Amino acid sequence: MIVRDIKDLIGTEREVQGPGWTSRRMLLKKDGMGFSFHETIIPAGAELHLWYKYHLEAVYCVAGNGSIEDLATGETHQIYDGVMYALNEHDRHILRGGTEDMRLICTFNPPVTGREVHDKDGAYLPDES
Ligand code: 9YT
Repeated sequence: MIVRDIKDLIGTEREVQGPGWTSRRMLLKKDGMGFSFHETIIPAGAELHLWYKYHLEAVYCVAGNGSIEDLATGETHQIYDGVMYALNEHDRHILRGGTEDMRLICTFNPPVTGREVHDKDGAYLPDES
Protein backbone atom coordinates (compact mmCIF):
# COMPACT_ATOMS: atom_id res chain seq x y z
CA MET A 1 0.00 0.00 0.00
CA ILE A 2 1.18 3.50 -0.77
CA VAL A 3 0.13 6.30 1.57
CA ARG A 4 1.40 9.83 0.97
CA ASP A 5 0.71 13.21 2.51
CA ILE A 6 0.88 16.07 0.01
CA LYS A 7 2.77 18.11 2.61
CA ASP A 8 5.69 15.67 2.31
CA LEU A 9 5.93 16.22 -1.47
CA ILE A 10 6.14 20.00 -1.47
CA GLY A 11 9.64 21.18 -2.34
CA THR A 12 10.79 17.70 -3.43
CA GLU A 13 11.47 16.15 -6.88
CA ARG A 14 7.76 15.32 -7.03
CA GLU A 15 6.77 18.98 -7.14
CA VAL A 16 7.11 20.39 -10.66
CA GLN A 17 6.31 23.93 -11.82
CA GLY A 18 5.77 25.63 -15.14
CA PRO A 19 4.26 28.94 -16.25
CA GLY A 20 0.80 29.06 -14.66
CA TRP A 21 0.85 25.70 -12.88
CA THR A 22 2.32 23.71 -10.03
CA SER A 23 1.99 19.92 -10.05
CA ARG A 24 2.52 17.64 -7.08
CA ARG A 25 2.92 14.17 -8.46
CA MET A 26 1.59 11.80 -5.84
CA LEU A 27 1.84 8.73 -8.08
CA LEU A 28 4.28 8.32 -10.96
CA LYS A 29 4.98 5.53 -13.44
CA LYS A 30 7.52 4.02 -11.04
CA ASP A 31 4.77 3.57 -8.44
CA GLY A 32 3.33 0.88 -10.71
CA MET A 33 -0.33 1.83 -10.80
CA GLY A 34 -0.59 2.23 -14.59
CA PHE A 35 -1.58 5.89 -14.25
CA SER A 36 -0.14 8.95 -12.54
CA PHE A 37 -2.06 11.00 -10.00
CA HIS A 38 -1.35 14.64 -9.32
CA GLU A 39 -2.56 17.63 -7.40
CA THR A 40 -2.29 20.64 -9.70
CA ILE A 41 -2.67 24.28 -8.67
CA ILE A 42 -3.62 26.79 -11.37
CA PRO A 43 -3.33 30.35 -10.09
CA ALA A 44 -6.14 32.85 -10.66
CA GLY A 45 -5.81 34.49 -14.07
CA ALA A 46 -3.40 31.93 -15.56
CA GLU A 47 -3.79 30.82 -19.19
CA LEU A 48 -2.38 27.52 -20.44
CA HIS A 49 -2.51 26.27 -24.05
CA LEU A 50 -2.40 22.49 -23.76
CA TRP A 51 -2.51 19.52 -26.09
CA TYR A 52 -1.70 16.16 -24.55
CA LYS A 53 -1.02 14.36 -27.80
CA TYR A 54 0.56 11.36 -26.10
CA HIS A 55 -1.53 11.10 -22.93
CA LEU A 56 -5.14 10.92 -21.79
CA GLU A 57 -5.89 13.16 -18.82
CA ALA A 58 -8.86 13.39 -16.45
CA VAL A 59 -9.12 16.40 -14.15
CA TYR A 60 -11.40 16.92 -11.15
CA CYS A 61 -11.72 20.35 -9.55
CA VAL A 62 -11.92 20.37 -5.76
CA ALA A 63 -11.47 24.12 -5.11
CA GLY A 64 -11.34 27.48 -6.86
CA ASN A 65 -12.62 28.20 -10.34
CA GLY A 66 -11.66 28.63 -13.96
CA SER A 67 -12.66 27.47 -17.41
CA ILE A 68 -11.64 25.19 -20.24
CA GLU A 69 -12.01 26.11 -23.92
CA ASP A 70 -12.29 23.20 -26.34
CA LEU A 71 -10.36 24.37 -29.40
CA ALA A 72 -12.11 21.83 -31.67
CA THR A 73 -15.58 23.22 -30.98
CA GLY A 74 -14.92 26.70 -29.57
CA GLU A 75 -17.01 25.77 -26.51
CA THR A 76 -15.98 27.04 -23.08
CA HIS A 77 -16.93 25.09 -19.94
CA GLN A 78 -16.84 26.55 -16.45
CA ILE A 79 -14.77 24.69 -13.88
CA TYR A 80 -15.50 24.77 -10.15
CA ASP A 81 -15.57 22.42 -7.17
CA GLY A 82 -17.27 19.21 -8.34
CA VAL A 83 -16.58 19.51 -12.09
CA MET A 84 -14.53 16.88 -13.94
CA TYR A 85 -13.25 17.00 -17.49
CA ALA A 86 -11.63 14.16 -19.42
CA LEU A 87 -9.49 14.74 -22.50
CA ASN A 88 -10.57 11.47 -24.08
CA GLU A 89 -9.70 12.60 -27.60
CA HIS A 90 -6.35 14.24 -26.78
CA ASP A 91 -8.32 17.46 -27.08
CA ARG A 92 -6.49 20.72 -27.71
CA HIS A 93 -7.66 23.21 -25.14
CA ILE A 94 -7.02 26.40 -23.24
CA LEU A 95 -7.24 26.15 -19.47
CA ARG A 96 -7.87 29.46 -17.73
CA GLY A 97 -7.60 30.25 -14.07
CA GLY A 98 -10.58 32.19 -12.72
CA THR A 99 -10.94 34.52 -9.77
CA GLU A 100 -9.52 32.07 -7.20
CA ASP A 101 -6.65 29.59 -7.50
CA MET A 102 -7.91 26.25 -8.79
CA ARG A 103 -7.00 23.04 -7.06
CA LEU A 104 -7.26 20.11 -9.44
CA ILE A 105 -6.77 16.39 -9.06
CA CYS A 106 -5.37 15.01 -12.32
CA THR A 107 -4.63 11.53 -13.65
CA PHE A 108 -2.57 10.69 -16.71
CA ASN A 109 -2.62 7.51 -18.79
CA PRO A 110 0.05 6.50 -19.59
CA PRO A 111 1.56 7.76 -16.34
CA VAL A 112 4.06 10.60 -16.34
CA THR A 113 7.49 9.49 -15.22
CA GLY A 114 8.75 12.37 -13.14
CA ARG A 115 9.46 15.95 -14.06
CA GLU A 116 7.68 16.39 -17.39
CA VAL A 117 6.91 19.95 -18.45
CA HIS A 118 5.01 21.05 -21.57
CA ASP A 119 6.71 21.32 -24.95
CA LYS A 120 5.94 24.16 -27.39
CA ASP A 121 2.63 22.50 -28.34
CA GLY A 122 1.53 22.01 -24.73
CA ALA A 123 2.30 18.28 -24.66
CA TYR A 124 4.32 16.04 -22.40
CA LEU A 125 6.61 13.90 -24.55
CA PRO A 126 5.91 10.17 -24.65
CA ASP A 127 7.80 7.89 -22.31
CA GLU A 128 10.18 5.85 -24.45
CA SER A 129 11.95 3.98 -21.66
C1 9YT B 1 -4.72 20.59 -15.85
C2 9YT B 1 -3.36 20.51 -16.44
O1 9YT B 1 -3.12 19.76 -17.34
N1 9YT B 1 -2.46 21.30 -15.86
C3 9YT B 1 -1.07 21.23 -16.19
C4 9YT B 1 -0.29 20.38 -15.21
C5 9YT B 1 -0.69 18.92 -15.22
N2 9YT B 1 -2.02 18.71 -14.76
C6 9YT B 1 0.24 18.14 -14.31
O2 9YT B 1 1.35 17.79 -14.72
O3 9YT B 1 -0.16 17.87 -13.16
